[in-house]
Amino acid sequence: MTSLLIIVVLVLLGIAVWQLTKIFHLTQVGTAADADHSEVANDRDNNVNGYIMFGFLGFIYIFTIICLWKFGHLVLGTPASEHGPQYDNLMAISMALIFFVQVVTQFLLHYFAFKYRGNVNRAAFYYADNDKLEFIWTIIPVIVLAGLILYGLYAWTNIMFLEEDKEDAVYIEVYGKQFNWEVRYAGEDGMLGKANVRFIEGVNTMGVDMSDPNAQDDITSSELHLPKGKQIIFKIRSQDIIHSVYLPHFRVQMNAVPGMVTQFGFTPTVTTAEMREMPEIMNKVANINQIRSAKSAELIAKGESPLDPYEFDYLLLCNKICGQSHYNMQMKVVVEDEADFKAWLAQKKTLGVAVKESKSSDTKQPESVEIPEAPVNQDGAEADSTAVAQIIR
Ligand SMILES: [Cu+2]
Repeated sequence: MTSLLIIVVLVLLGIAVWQLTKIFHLTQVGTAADADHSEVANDRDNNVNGYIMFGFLGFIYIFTIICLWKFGHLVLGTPASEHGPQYDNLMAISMALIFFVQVVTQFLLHYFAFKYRGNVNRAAFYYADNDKLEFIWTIIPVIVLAGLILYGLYAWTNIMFLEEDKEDAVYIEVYGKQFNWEVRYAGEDGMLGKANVRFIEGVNTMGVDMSDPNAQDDITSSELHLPKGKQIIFKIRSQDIIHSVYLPHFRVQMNAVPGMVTQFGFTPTVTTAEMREMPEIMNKVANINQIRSAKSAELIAKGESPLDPYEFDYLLLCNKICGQSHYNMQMKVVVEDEADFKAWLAQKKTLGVAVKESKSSDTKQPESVEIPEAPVNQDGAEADSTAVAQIIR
């Protein structure tokens, strides 16, 4: 509300200044004999506009250089997946092309606006058309864009084509909901059990159908561990609305859509430990920790507890604005050697065991409070809801 008021005040102030300058102009009429009040641009006006055009060109170039210099290091570094370099290549080619075209066309646009600025001694020449020129500036973008699209399609099929029944692929279900992720490993049989939102109950938070034999050895986790060098196949579901599975370091993104299963297959190539040793990551971490220690000093001065130092970890993020806590919808990802991955998975309980255990502990609890059944009227219908609420309370 305050910002709206500020905007309204600024607009009104602008209008007031504009009106004042108009009044000022009116008071100047006839004061100087040689003044030009014709409202038609003269050579001086045209020159000023011509040089402003050049100035603006300089502004665009300088702004671009400053941004590249200041923020260039923020782009994602070494990709941590097999298809990553190909993806980065496509990105680099597209960006280089855009950059080149932008530099050249902006120069031509502003240079010609300057060169052919208005001049009282020069009349505009009407130039109908030129087939040769039009052919050239049509065919060049056609060839360049066709090349880019063909290369893009080639990269797309390479990345998205999945050899589904590859023997040693690791099948992992990624389940998105407001506002966190859960993952489920296929277990020994390599088959994920069926799931449906209606089966969600107690520890079975992903709605796995426990009557499905394939579901018994499935393993759920709140941390995503991936073995290095193995093909990972994500089967992606959503509980509520559209989310998006986003693993920037692996160049992976796929939407999680309620009511359907989407998928993405990739192979991680760099373990978390190896990534932490990379100079670019070490630099970033050092930078973040510098900011953190400065912030910690402030906090300590205020008598609050300091921040923990940051350590690099891969992250699974949500890349669809899915609600209030979207910004915090993330999961830690650990890439490790296959032996470590297997050891980690082996110490996890299977879903069959976890569900059984939670059921037996439910029945054993002696202090569990029985909720009285809703009173039933003589005709069999439930009493009105307020009465039920009171009894439960
Ligand atoms: Cu989300």
